[in-house]
Amino acid sequence: MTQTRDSINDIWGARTPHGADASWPERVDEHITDTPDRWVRGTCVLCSNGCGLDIGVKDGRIVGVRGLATDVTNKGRLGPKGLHGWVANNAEDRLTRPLIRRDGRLQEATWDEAMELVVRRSKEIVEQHTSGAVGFYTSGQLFLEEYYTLAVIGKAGLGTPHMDGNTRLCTATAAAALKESFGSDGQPGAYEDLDVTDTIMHVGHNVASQQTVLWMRILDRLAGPNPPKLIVIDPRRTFTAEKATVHLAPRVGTNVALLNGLIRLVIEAGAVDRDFLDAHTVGYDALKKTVETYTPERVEELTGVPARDVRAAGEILATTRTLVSTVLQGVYQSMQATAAAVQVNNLHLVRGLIGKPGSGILQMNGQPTSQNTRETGADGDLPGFRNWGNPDHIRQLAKLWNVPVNKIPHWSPPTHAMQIWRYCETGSIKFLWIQATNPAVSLPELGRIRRILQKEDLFVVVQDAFMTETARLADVVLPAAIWGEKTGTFTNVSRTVHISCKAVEPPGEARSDLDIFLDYARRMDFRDQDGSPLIRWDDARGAFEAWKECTRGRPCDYTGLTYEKLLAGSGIPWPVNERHPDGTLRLYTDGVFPTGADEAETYGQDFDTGASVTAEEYRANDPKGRALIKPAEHQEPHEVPDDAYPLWFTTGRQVYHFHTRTKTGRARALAEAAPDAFVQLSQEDAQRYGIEQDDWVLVESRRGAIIERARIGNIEPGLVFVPWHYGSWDDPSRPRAANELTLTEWDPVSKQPHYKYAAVRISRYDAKDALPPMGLMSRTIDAARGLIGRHGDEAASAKSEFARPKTTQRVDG
Ligand SMILES: Nc1nc2c(c(=O)[nH]1)N[C@H]1C(S)=C(S)[C@@H](COP(=O)(O)OP(=O)(O)OC[C@H]3O[C@@H](n4cnc5c(=O)[nH]c(N)nc54)[C@H](O)[C@@H]3O)O[C@H]1N2
Ligand SMILES: Nc1nc2c(c(=O)[nH]1)N[C@H]1C(S)=C(S)[C@@H](COP(=O)(O)OP(=O)(O)OC[C@H]3O[C@@H](n4cnc5c(=O)[nH]c(N)nc54)[C@H](O)[C@@H]3O)O[C@H]1N2
Ligand code: SF4
Ligand SMILES: [Mo]
Repeated sequence: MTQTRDSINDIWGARTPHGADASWPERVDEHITDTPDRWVRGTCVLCSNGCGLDIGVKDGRIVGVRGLATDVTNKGRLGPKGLHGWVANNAEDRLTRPLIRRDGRLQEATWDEAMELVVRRSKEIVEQHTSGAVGFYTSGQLFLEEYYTLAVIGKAGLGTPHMDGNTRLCTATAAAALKESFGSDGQPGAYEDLDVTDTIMHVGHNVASQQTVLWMRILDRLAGPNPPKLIVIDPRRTFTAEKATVHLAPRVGTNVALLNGLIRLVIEAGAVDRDFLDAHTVGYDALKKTVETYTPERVEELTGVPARDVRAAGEILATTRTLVSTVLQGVYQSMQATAAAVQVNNLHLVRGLIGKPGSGILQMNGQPTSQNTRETGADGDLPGFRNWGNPDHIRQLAKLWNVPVNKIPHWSPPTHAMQIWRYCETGSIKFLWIQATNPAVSLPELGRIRRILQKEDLFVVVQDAFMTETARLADVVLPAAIWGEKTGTFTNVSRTVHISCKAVEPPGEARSDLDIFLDYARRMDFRDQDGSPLIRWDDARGAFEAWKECTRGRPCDYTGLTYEKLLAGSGIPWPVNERHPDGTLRLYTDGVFPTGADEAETYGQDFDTGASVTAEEYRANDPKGRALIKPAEHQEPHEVPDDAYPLWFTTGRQVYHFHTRTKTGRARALAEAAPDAFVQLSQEDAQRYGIEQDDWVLVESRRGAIIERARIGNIEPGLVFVPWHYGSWDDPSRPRAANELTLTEWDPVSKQPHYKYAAVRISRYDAKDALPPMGLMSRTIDAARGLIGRHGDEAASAKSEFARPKTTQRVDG
């Protein structure tokens, strides 16, 4: 094995410092286990950063990766997941044949049998109950070509309003906040702004762990001449927070109060850009009035952040000449998600710090391809950032697809994922097709999700590469080819489109998601209104060409892109068209935003209720290209600690794992670096509850219970944190998934679930005791144990010893 650096022990590698006057230097990271006989162009698919790379292939197998020096996104660098995650492609337990549940057990079947069953059930259910009984729950991890094909199947083939993805759990708030402020999804700024900015602010975003290569970019500025100031807003002392000039640690769920306080200080300091506000925004006066009462002292009361720290951050924000803000799950999955994310936009608008070098907003994505789920309309949105409330936009799609206007669901807001699951629970959705997501670990309140998946009257299709906790509960499992085994494109946070090519054949009979969707469309015989096939393409390139037409003239214009252009050595940021043949670094450089009533992607929603603004109301006050400034008052989180459940609970990620670890858990270097879940608690709370480092701790909420090792320190008293990566596939011996405890609540605007707060109690758990006789707990274990077939047996025998030796878990920020 050769590697250019040890990314497990040295996550970010050696510094290549530079100042604002120089561009980010190259550094090529590589990890191979054998000498490749060829290299194939790829792009890392293990977070939203979208790092360019080459995939090394020997004898038809992937043997490593190396960063792409010429790519604007990473200039050759890769993080621990990027360098090691590919190992999972070669895992022994990949799904290689379709499975159908017969006599209660999942059994191997041919593709014909599996697809015929899926098609027969679809047709029966549509016939008996209309296409409103069919739901799709997709991902932020497929490729653009796959999503667009799925979107056309769902919206113009079946005509179901029930399409969404795990992007609802991930970046629905990013989209909502961009739409509410600027009229359309799409990041105003670019990663390049970080190379030149004076100040960086991370709000609820642990970039050091979660976008390690983006953090390398920031570390290189921090190590160079005239480093930027860094403001970090996170209740935990994360790796990111450790480097902060000012670290504000608010109580979970209080972002709006803190951001209002910061905006108030900027206004008080006389730092507003009056000319910009007058020329390019509407709504400033209401914001000024709303934030008036958020004095540093009141903010301290509401958030727990000392008033002097609020002032220190306010001083930086009022004086900096440039500012890049990033926002992620500490906002999107917390109380008042959209309202808080919008206050970050407001801060930039008030200071006029947008659309200029060094000033940008990154309403971050998390998953590698979630931008494309949103762009193509494979989620609740309409393709090309079109507005479901605007009849002209629907007509454009009907014309493009040659279907009747009324085939395309647009009579009410699209169904969001939490509602899709609710309809499955109540029985009105009877067919649920899940692709590339593992809801039995990732959705809130898992006891409920397992019950829904097991319902007799819900037909569940799961399309995955591994026998996940969700796949085990399916009626049909379709084995998918993954990254490295198929070609397609996807777009990162910085709007940069990359291509990732097929390097090797998928294992066994596994097929790309695109091929599965195309097969389904053929078997369903979807037609346009002239009787021609609705889906007019039969490969990725064809799907990409069709997508380009769908984006013509839209904000996310792809018409100037080709696969050849994307293979030339770097990703390219959209819009790419005749006017911008080489792509577009920054949006809104002229201060004009796509908010006009004819172009806007939304007419907006009320932050408290989620009520949609009507087309008539919007037209009556048409902002005509000005950005919208929308204020919000602080609200208490929906569940707060009390006598019975006295601690705040929050969840998040670790650097070495991706989500439910289907890939990173099968990459030995990563799995060994972070072998198990834990509960992080403060020294004070450890003392109060008589808990020592590595003790087992029982963590209980009103919805469930888990047992985790104690990890003490780097967190505020009164708050406990559990990484949510760990389900039961490799260890069914104890309940440990954080989502056993989380709430079924969501943001009224973006509908993103609230994973970042709940009330819990903790106690030291003596491993010698029997497992507590709790329905909730035994259900977790049953679900893991009752799983059928050889995969289930493997998992059960994997590591069932409960009182294992103490973990070698790394302390991770
Ligand atoms: N290593 C790794 N990287 C990943 C992923 C992964 O699984 N592993 N997943 C990718 C995906 S899909 C996503 S969405 C991103 C997520 O990336 P992040 O959003 O950075 O990750 P999280 O750990 O979920 O949450 C960020 C922080 O929010 C803080 N927080 C909790 N509650 C609050 C609050 O009320 N206010 C504030 N201000 N902060 C709060 C937590 O302490 C946590 O440190 O990461 C991407 N990158
Ligand atoms: N408590 C708590 N819960 C959370 C979060 C949190 O912070 N706290 N974060 C939420 C967020 S931001 C996210 S993004 C979600 C993620 O949650 P999930 O989407 O459930 O997580 P993954 O483990 O990434 O699941 C993706 C699945 O797709 C499969 N897969 C990978 N590539 C392909 C492919 O090309 N085709 C097919 N068919 N399958 C493929 C993988 O094997 C895996 O099973 O979790 C959410 N849940
Ligand atoms: S930062 Fe994200 S995209 Fe880049 S190597 Fe790491 S996981 Fe992959
Ligand atoms: Mo995510």
